[in-house]
Amino acid sequence: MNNFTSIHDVTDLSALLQTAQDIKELPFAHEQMGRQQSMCLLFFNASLRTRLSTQQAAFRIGLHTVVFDINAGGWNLEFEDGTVMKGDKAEHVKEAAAVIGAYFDIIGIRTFAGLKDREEDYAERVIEQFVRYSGKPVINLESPTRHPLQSFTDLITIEEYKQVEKPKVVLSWAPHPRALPQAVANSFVEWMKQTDYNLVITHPPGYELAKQFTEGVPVVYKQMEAFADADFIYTKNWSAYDDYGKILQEDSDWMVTQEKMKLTNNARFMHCLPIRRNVIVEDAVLDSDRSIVIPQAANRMVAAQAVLQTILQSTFDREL
Ligand code: SN0
Repeated sequence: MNNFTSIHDVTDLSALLQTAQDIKELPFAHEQMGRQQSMCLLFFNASLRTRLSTQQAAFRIGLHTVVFDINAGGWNLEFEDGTVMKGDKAEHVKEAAAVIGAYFDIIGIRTFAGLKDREEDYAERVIEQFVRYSGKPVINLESPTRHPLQSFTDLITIEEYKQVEKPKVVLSWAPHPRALPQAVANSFVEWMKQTDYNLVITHPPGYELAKQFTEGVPVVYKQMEAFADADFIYTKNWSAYDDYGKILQEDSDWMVTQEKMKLTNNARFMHCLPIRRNVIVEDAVLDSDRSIVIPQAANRMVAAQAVLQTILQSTFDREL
């Protein structure tokens, strides 16, 4: 595995999962693996878990890390080919990516969807251009259409908490005051499809995700019906894909409540965080012993470390 831009870069998912499980037992077993190598984490957008967990993961394998908030101190980058650069963009990605690639061995990038132009967002050109021009392994720290480190974390967490071989996992849309990307939901579905779990998606009509992600996965428009016998409730807001980037209506009755959780098979509650209390979910659910959002977030560090170790092993011949 040279890049980690989506699940499609993962050559052996069960080996990656095994690496994560080994890390949970012995986090410092490979503390020299990243010696004399360095990683740049490039943030175009805000982050708490990704920023901190990836740095901590790197620390555990001796990989030097530099975090760069490119909008706060970097040049405004141009991604378009052939532009006459007379505007506010001082540097082209061709040079920026190549220079960062010259300084660092691994590059992590966070770049949110703009939610204005669907084609542009779904073209994933920021990640794609960094792969092309940096010449170094690129890790997706959430891009317009995907958040693979989160989804891998979710897989690790469900494997850890599941009580039955094939749990019923429900991805439930939730209301939100702002228009959010589809990335977490898309990616979650893409990863869950690699398992034999019983995956169900529930959302109000109009919030259908892109077919390339949801093909073959049942969509239930009645949330209560979807919740029946669920083992995991994975909640996330996303804006519309068809009417791109729009909030269609408030739908506050889609909030996850204690009452709805009673319909489930004593399900675990999951969310990638940050979460808006009493909008996405009631306090009573988030504060209950069925919520695993904190151990889920803690697994971000494990997922990042497993990805870094696998890249170091396959790209730089470091022993795992
Ligand atoms: C991001 C998203 O993709 O939905 C990151 C999730 C890991 N979430 C937000 O931007 C939430 C911001 C808010 O205002 O609640």
